[in-house]
Amino acid sequence: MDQNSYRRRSSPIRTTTGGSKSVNFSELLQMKYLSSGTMKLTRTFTTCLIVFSVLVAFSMIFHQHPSDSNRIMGFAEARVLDAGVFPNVTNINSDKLLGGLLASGFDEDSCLSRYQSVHYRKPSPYKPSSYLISKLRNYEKLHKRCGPGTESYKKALKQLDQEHIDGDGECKYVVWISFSGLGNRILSLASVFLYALLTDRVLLVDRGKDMDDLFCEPFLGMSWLLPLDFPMTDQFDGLNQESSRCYGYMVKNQVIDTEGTLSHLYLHLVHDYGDHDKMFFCEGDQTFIGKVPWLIVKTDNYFVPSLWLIPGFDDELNKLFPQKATVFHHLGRYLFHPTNQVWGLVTRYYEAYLSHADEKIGIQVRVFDEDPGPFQHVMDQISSCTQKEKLLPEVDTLVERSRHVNTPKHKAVLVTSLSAGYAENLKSMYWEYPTSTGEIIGVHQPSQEGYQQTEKKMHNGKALAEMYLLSLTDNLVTSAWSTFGYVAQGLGGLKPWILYRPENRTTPDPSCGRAMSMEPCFHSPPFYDCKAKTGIDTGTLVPHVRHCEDISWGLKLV
Ligand SMILES: Nc1nc2c(ncn2[C@@H]2O[C@H](COP(=O)(O)OP(=O)(O)O)[C@@H](O)[C@H]2O)c(=O)[nH]1
Ligand SMILES: [Mg+2]
Repeated sequence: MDQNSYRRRSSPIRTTTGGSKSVNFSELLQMKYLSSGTMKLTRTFTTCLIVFSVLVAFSMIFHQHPSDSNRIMGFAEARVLDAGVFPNVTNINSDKLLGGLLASGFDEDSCLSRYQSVHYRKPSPYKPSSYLISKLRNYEKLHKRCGPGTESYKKALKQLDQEHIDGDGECKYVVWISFSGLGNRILSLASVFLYALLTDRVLLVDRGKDMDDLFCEPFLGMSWLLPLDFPMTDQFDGLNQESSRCYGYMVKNQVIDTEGTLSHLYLHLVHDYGDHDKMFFCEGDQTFIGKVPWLIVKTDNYFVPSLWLIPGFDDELNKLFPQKATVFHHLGRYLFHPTNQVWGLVTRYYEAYLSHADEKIGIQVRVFDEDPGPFQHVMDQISSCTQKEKLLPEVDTLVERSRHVNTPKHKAVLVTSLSAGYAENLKSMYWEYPTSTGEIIGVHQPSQEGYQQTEKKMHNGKALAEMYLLSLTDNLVTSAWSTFGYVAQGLGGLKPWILYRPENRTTPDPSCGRAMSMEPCFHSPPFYDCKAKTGIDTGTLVPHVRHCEDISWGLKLV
C-alpha cells in the first residue's frame, strides 16, 4: 500500500496564509484564539496547553499503543461507547446476541462490532432457527477441539505428509483460500462455512493479505485463521484445474482410487471451472470427498444454492433454514464482524451523515466497463429507478414553486461507487431544485477509490465499511452482477431494487426491478443431473432454487 499517498490525501484540512505557507487545522484553531487579542485568553490557552501536554504524556506512558498493523492501516479505531450514546437506541437491553445466533462470552472491547451492531440496525424480522443455533454452538465446540494448536490438529497435520491415510482421524478440515474481490471472498467464505457445518469439518481461513485486518474472530476461544506455518500455504497461488490433487483433474483423468483414502484434495470451484470440477455437487462424489481429512478450496462463488440440490444435504438444510432465503443473512451476521478499525469507519460515518435522517436510502453503483465513467446512461438509470419506485422524490424544475413543508422529511442517500460522479450529480440536483414532495435530500458518498485495488488494506477496509453502511439503510438499490451489493443486502436483510445491467451503454427499460429475495446469486452453477448423467436446468428443479433476477443462468434461493 502506498501509505504516503494515503497520508497526503487524508491529512488534516489545510489552508494557506501569506501565499505559500500552509497551516494545518489545529494551527488554524490556535490562530483563532490568539487573534481575539486578550491576554486572559492567552493565559487560559497556555494553561490548557500545559494540562493537555501533561495528559498526553500520561496517556503515552500508561496507554497501550495501537498495534503496528493498525498504524499501517492508517485509520483510527472505533471508540468504546456506553449504550446511552448509540444512535437510535430505543432499548438498551436490545438483543445483542441476535436471537442466539452469536455466542456470549467474547471480550467486547477487542471486537466492538460484534455486540454493537444491534444498536445500528433495525431488529431483523428473520429469526435464526433453534436448530441452527444449536448447530453453531456444536460447531464452536468442534472448532475448539480440533482448531490450530490442539493435539487433534497436530495429528491431522501429520496425515498431510502421507499419500493415503490409515484409519479415521478425529477431525477433518476444509481450508478456504483467500481469493478474488472482497465481496466474492465474503460470499465464498460463507459458502465454505456452510459446507463445513454440513460435513462436520473445521473451517480454517487463509488470511491472505488482509483477512485478519478486516474481520474479528467469529468462534469463541479458538482462531479460525490457518496457522502461518501450514505446510501447503505457499502452494495456494499455484493451485488450479491442472493440479494433480485437484478433484476435477483426478476425475477427468480417472485416477481416483476408491480403495485408499487420500490425505488431501484440492477443490477448484472458481467461476472458470469445468464439468469435472462441478462433480463436487453430486452426492456420489460427496461420499468420496467426505472421507478426505484435508480439503483445500479455491472459490469466488456463492455456491450455497447448489448445496440445496444435493439430496444428502437438503434435509439438514431445511432444518437449519426453515426460511430458506435467510442463509447468507444469518451466516453473514454470524461470521463477519468488522475489526475495530473498520468499525470506526462504519460508526463515524453513520453518526456523522446517516443517523439523524428519517429514512436512509442506499444506492450501490457498480459499473462493469473498461472505462471508469461516470456515464450518463447510468445516471439516468439511477434517477429513473429511484423516482419510479418512489424511493426518492422528483425535483420541480420551476424553482419558484418551491414547496414549503413545516417539518419536512429528511432522507439521507448513501451512494457507494468507485466514481464520484453519480453522487455529485444527485447532490447538485437536490440542491439546485426543490423536491416535489418538500422532502429534504442529503447525498453522501464515503469514498471514491477510482478503481479496484484489492491488494491494498485501506482500500479493502473502506470497501467493507461501505458494504456494511449500505446494510444499515432502510431501502437499498444495488447493481446487477455485483457481489459487493449482495453482501450489503444479505447483511441488512434487505430485498433490493436491482439496477439491471446496461447493454451497449444504454439505460435499460425497466431500469430496475425488485429482487425476489435477499439471497446472493450463484453466478456459475452446474447444470447437470448427477443421477441421469445428463444436462438439466437446475433452476427449475425445486421452487426454492430459481434463476437470478440479474443473471439469467445464475441460481439463488428464494
Ligand atoms: N470502497 C469501494 N470499493 C469498491 C466499490 N465498488 C467496488 N469496489 C472495489 O472493487 C472490488 C470489487 O470486488 P467485489 O467486492 O467482488 O465486488 P463486485 O466486483 O461488484 O462483485 C471491491 O471489493 C472493492 O475493492 C465501492 O463502491 N466502494
Ligand atoms: Mg465480485
